[in-house]
Amino acid sequence: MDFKIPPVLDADRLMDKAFRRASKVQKRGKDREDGYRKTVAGKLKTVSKVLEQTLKRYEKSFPSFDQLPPFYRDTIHISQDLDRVKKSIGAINWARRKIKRAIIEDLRKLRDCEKVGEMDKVRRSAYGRTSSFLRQVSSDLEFLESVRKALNQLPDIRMDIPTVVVAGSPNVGKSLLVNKLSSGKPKVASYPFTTKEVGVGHFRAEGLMCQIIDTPGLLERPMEEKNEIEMKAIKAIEDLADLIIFLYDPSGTCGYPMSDQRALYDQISGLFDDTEIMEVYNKKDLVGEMEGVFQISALSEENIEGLNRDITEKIKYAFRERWNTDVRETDR
Ligand SMILES: Nc1nc2c(ncn2[C@@H]2O[C@H](COP(=O)(O)OP(=O)(O)O)[C@@H](O)[C@H]2O)c(=O)[nH]1
Ligand SMILES: [Mg+2]
Repeated sequence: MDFKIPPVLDADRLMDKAFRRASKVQKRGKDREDGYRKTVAGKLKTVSKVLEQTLKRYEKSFPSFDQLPPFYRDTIHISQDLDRVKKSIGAINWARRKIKRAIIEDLRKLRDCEKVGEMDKVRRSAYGRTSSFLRQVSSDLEFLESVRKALNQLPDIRMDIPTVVVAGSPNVGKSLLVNKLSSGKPKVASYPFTTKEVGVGHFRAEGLMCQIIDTPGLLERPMEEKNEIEMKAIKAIEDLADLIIFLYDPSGTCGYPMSDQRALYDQISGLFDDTEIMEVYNKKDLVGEMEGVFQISALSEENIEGLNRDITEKIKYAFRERWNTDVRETDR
């Protein structure tokens, strides 16, 4: 997701930016003093304007977290200290207003100056005060920049298109399946709640763009080992998923016996009781034909097309329902 937050400069860079722009201001006047006064006034106004615009842009560009789609709201909530974001935005707002007011005061002082030396003193003191205000919020600027970086690294998951989530024990072939079902190469991103990388791929279901996401480290382990953060993350995924593919590896090469994999299925189906779960048996190339189950081989690509057709049917149905619900809710 593109939050369109510009890089947040630190206090030193902000000062550089403002003072460098101001250094280019040069004005003429009736005499030397008049010219100098106009030049200093121009410089101070430039400093004020540059900082006003830049800081205001920071204040405006951080998303209002309450209005984000639930998936992002939950995800950001898990990984970021939102109170601190609010405080830092407040601090920047404070510095911006302080600087503006201080420079208005300095411009007034400048009018009373008669000698070039006095005017220069006003300029230096104005620069000094500006720097001091910026330095007082330097940790806020740095914190906001770190949040911006973290937000930009969130997986680019769309809320408005059908979403298939792949779950199953480790090494059953989830990542390979996401690869095989995606039309392009899945994008890899980091979730804040797992150290592993998440694949997000796209495919078309009868022309409709859908996304398929992998959930490494999240829907792979039994419940009792899940901590609070993981539970929140699961909730976020629940809001997102229109269909879950639960992948089994009956060959045992993943290192988990079928009894473990079934126990995981039971837990996941308990957690996602509103979402359809499709059970798929992978690694057919290793185990051969099985009775009464949906089998594929992600490696040899056997029955991947059949799976794609099945997903399309289910997505069409699931998404139609979700869409109808949304329409009903906005009608009210
Ligand atoms: N023989 C065989 N190996 C597979 C198949 N699908 C995945 N694998 C292998 O299983 C291992 C784990 O796959 P991966 O996609 O990383 O599993 P994940 O941990 O569930 O994401 C890899 O070595 C894959 O190449 C399959 O259909 N047949
Ligand atoms: Mg994987």
